[in-house]
Amino acid sequence: MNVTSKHQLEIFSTKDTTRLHSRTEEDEEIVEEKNPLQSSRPMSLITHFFFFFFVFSIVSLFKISNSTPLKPHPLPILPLPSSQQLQWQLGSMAMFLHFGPNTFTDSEWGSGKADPSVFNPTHLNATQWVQIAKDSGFSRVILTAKHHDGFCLWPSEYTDYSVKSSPWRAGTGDVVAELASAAAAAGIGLGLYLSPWDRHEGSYGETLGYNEYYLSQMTELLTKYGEIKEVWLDGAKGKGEKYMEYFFDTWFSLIHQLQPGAVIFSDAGPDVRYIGNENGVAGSTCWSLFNRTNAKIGGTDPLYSLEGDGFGQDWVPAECDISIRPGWFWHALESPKPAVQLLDIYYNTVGRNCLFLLNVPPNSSGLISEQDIKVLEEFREIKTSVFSNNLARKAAVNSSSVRGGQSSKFGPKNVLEEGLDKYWAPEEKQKEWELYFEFQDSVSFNVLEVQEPIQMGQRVASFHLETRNIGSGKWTRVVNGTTVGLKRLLRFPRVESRSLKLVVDKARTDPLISYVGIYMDKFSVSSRNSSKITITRTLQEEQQLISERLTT
Ligand code: FUL
Repeated sequence: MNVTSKHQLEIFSTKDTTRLHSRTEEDEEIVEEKNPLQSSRPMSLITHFFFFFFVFSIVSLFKISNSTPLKPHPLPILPLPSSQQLQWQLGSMAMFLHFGPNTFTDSEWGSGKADPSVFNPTHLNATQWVQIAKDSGFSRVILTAKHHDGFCLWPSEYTDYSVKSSPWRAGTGDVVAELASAAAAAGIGLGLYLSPWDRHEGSYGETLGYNEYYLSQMTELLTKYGEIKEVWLDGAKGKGEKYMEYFFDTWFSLIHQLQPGAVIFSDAGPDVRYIGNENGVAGSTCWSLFNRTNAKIGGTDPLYSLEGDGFGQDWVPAECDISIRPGWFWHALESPKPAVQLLDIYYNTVGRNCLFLLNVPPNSSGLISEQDIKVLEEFREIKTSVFSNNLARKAAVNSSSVRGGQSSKFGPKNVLEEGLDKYWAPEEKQKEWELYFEFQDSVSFNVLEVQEPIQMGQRVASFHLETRNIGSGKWTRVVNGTTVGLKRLLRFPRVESRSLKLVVDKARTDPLISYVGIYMDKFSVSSRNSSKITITRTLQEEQQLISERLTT
């Protein structure tokens, strides 16, 4: 809006209020004339009614005349997430379950020739998988319904290469069904992985035949097992394998038609993109903005996947998949990563505007191993111990400006309230976008968290944090960041201060900030003279240190 029209609006609203005021005065006079309390005659019911009606109208008119309309929300900036994408990302973490004949044959890429009789988990319990996922803070589970070996964990009508040819539950079992009912009972989401590359199916390589086969299996999975929240398509294919043209557009349309609440993952989206590696690391710049037309399943520039595209036209946020063990499938001789490493991955994925998809493979008895459970428990504990105490809550918060003025709903205090609905918005056309935090006593911290209300689009392109030196009063830059998105976590060597300043340096349009947190992380240990973070302590070591400190 230009200055003139804004001015005109102000004049208009003032005039309008004046009109309402004068009408109120007239009304009051009328009421006085007919005031029954001054009359000697008893008041009739009708007079009573009119009297109260006039008093009520006057009070209402006063109310209208005194209220100032709220400044509306700013315009969202395109592209925006769909409700499915928003729900998906708010889930933060998902658990991947790689399970199948490979679990029993000590392999990763099964040849498709393993005899179905190898599949015989003696204690399979999908409720255990789901319970562990839920207790560890995962919002959904994603199962390899069919991996590259082509073996189906459900009794597909289109092949015999499935659980129905195995000795498990005498050929009457259905892993997908057991997992679906356990997930529904626990109230967590279910996702399914249906590998396009199929090393068993004879029609693989025949364009029409295999696309029909694949979509018929997809239809079984998406119509028989209740609500499916995610369909996971990977682009992997061995070298020298048969050429195969997949009808992706048809697949995507059918998936959305059958499960409108599901997001589709692949190198190119359409809803959720591969981050470009399987190491659990997103780009330190990570946009949910992307151009789907620049991506190809099995052939996207990994850097494009890693960082997204600040000028992208499509909303395609990234998901980072990594296994808790070296392999995707369970192998007797492999061990899980330590919990501090999972915390590190959390910073590099969720803390970089992505979803963290952690694979925890059930073992050959059909259960998640004790070793992995211990690590997951420890991961949950250390994550909670770091992030449950937002030290910024103790601060008085101010800002360089507030959209609609200090009494509007966009004030800086909103950044201390969890959730995306409330946010700080600066006044339009400002030169500075700054949030100030003042503490009564100095605070020590080494982690910064910033969140944007992504339902309004992703805006921030760079920001930094400054602290003021208690003695000299000088401001010093602590850390720089680029993108924010749903959540940005930055670690740095410990700082201590009573005054902090979060500065947005660059944004696609006026920035909006929904949350700011500062935390003390004692598990990720950073060296003082470098910004590199090295992880050295496990939970036990940290607890031991604390108890040593308490006893000395
Ligand atoms: C890759 C596959 O080749 C791996 O076996 C695993 O399933 C991983 C999640 O995706 O592309």
